[in-house]
Order: sequence, then C-alpha cells, then structure tokens
Amino acid sequence: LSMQPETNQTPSPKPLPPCPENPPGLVGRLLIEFSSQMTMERVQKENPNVTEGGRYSPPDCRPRWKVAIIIPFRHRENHLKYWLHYLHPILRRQKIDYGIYIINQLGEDTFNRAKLLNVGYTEALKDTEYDCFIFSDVDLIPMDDRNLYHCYDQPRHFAIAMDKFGFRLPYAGYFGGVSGLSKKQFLKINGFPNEYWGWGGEDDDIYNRITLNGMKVSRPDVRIGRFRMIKHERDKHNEPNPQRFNKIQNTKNTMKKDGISSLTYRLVQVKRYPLYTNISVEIGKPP
Ligand code: UDH
Repeated sequence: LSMQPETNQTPSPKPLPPCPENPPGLVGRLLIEFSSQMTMERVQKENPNVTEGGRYSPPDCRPRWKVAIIIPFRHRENHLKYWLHYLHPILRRQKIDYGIYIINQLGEDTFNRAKLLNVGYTEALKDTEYDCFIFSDVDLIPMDDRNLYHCYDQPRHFAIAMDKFGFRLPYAGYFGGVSGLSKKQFLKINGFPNEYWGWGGEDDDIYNRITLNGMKVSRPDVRIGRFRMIKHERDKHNEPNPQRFNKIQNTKNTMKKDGISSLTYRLVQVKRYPLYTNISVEIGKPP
C-alpha cells in the first residue's frame, strides 16, 4: 500500500513568459516637445504603476535585463520633469525592468559627469542585482520607442542622431548623451574615468576604453536612434576642460588606474521619490 504525500500547499503561480524581443505595445516615432508646462504632480499622476524610488517591472512577462538608469545631475529640476514625463511611459511599453537614479553633485565645484556615473553604478548595485546600466543626460529624450533601453552583446550607444547635430552622428567615435553597458562590459573597462573635470572628453575616453579592450560599439538604425535635446545655456562650473584633448590620447595608460577601481566619494543622502531615487554626493574637486 502506498500513501500519497499530503499536499496542502497553495499551488505556486504560473511562471511568467519571457518578455518579447519586440514588445507589441510600442508606437514607433514619438512627438517630443518642451513647450507645455510640466509639473511633478502631473508626471506622478501619469505614472501610478511606478513604485517608490522610480522602480518598475512588467507585470505580465519576465524581463531579460535588470536595468539601472543613471543620470548625472545638478540644478536641472525642470529638465528632470520632462525626462520623467517622457521616459517612464516609454520604458513601460518597452517592457523593461528598471530603476531611475539621479546622481546629484553637491556644492559648486567643477562638474564631473563621468565620476557621477561611476557613483551611480556603485550606488544602484546596493539596491538590487542590476546587470545593465544605462547612462543618460537629463536633457535627452528618445524620439522613437523602438530604441530599446536594455543592454546588448556590445556596449551600446543610443543617442546617435540628435536634433542639435542635424540627426547625424557628429563623428564616428561619438559615445555621448545616452549609452549602456552590461555589468560585465562596464567592469571589463574598469568603469569610467574619474579625472575629467568640466565639460568634454570623458565620453571619448569611454569610447577608447571600449575599443582598447577589444569590444566595439553597437548602435540602432539611424532612423530609430533620434533624440531631442532640451535647449539650454552652458551651466555654471562646467566650462570646457582644456586638458581633454591631451587626456584622451592617454586612455591606454590611465584606464587601469583611473576608474571604478579607484572611485572615492562621500555619500550624503539617498532619497526615494515616487518617480526616481536621488543620490546626493560630494565628489571633490579638480587637483
Ligand atoms: N549636468 C547637470 N548640471 C550641470 C552640468 C551638467 O545636470 O550643471 C548633466 C546633465 O545631465 C546634462 C549632462 O550633465 O545633460 C551633460 O552636460 P551638458 O548638457 O552641459 O552638455 P552638453 O554637451 O551641452 O549637452 C554643453 C553646453 C551647450 C551650451 C549651448 C549654448 N547655446
């Protein structure tokens, strides 16, 4: 005689199917404008499904990547409202599992975009096991939701056709604006340089790191990789860095020492807002 074991457990829920490679809800080309008034209250009402700290995961499928979106930031509150207004619905349609991280440089010393991106990588990983990192300027909005914000088998450049450059790549090695690397790709290049203070050069240094480590940049079709930039004047304390031309000649020598392996900063505050996580840091000043 054989007895059936007692099974009084609740049945486990059906596993979700993997998210489709071409999400069916995408709409393609989008109308992007910055003339209507935007308020955070409005953007919050538009995005009730985003959870605290700007996290979202598709309810109906299993995403392939866990994406941290990292935005370098100081004094751009108005741009951030537009960015959140446009990006949350796009990312939702793209079936991306994501969290939004605003990395806010405290004080008024010279801005350092790439160092803030390194901080974002480090801090996001304290939240969950992200395996993909997308680094976006706060003033860049994709004009086509088929430009999927996840990672690829090579480091990805997303912002390849900006309005300010006549919807073309300004030069073959351009890697600025919006880019994405898997955790593995990021670690392979020792992250980003910490020593580019002020405007310019850090994106070219990152491009050099990628090619010097035997990888190549992947890009979307030029019709899909269009972006609008919110027009603005040059910020204070982010003047063009005159050292940038010399520095990008030296990536091969500097990348092993200067990068995620040498990053230091002082974390001052982590604040969870409904649509994003704000990370305020002190990152020092140029030597
Ligand atoms: N950023 C800030 N605050 C700053 C400086 C930079 O948040 O004070 C961030 C922000 O995410 C921005 C990104 O860093 O999108 C890149 O900086 P940027 O927008 O200044 O660089 P960009 O090349 O513009 O887009 C350069 C100045 C153009 C002046 C044109 C005047 N007509």
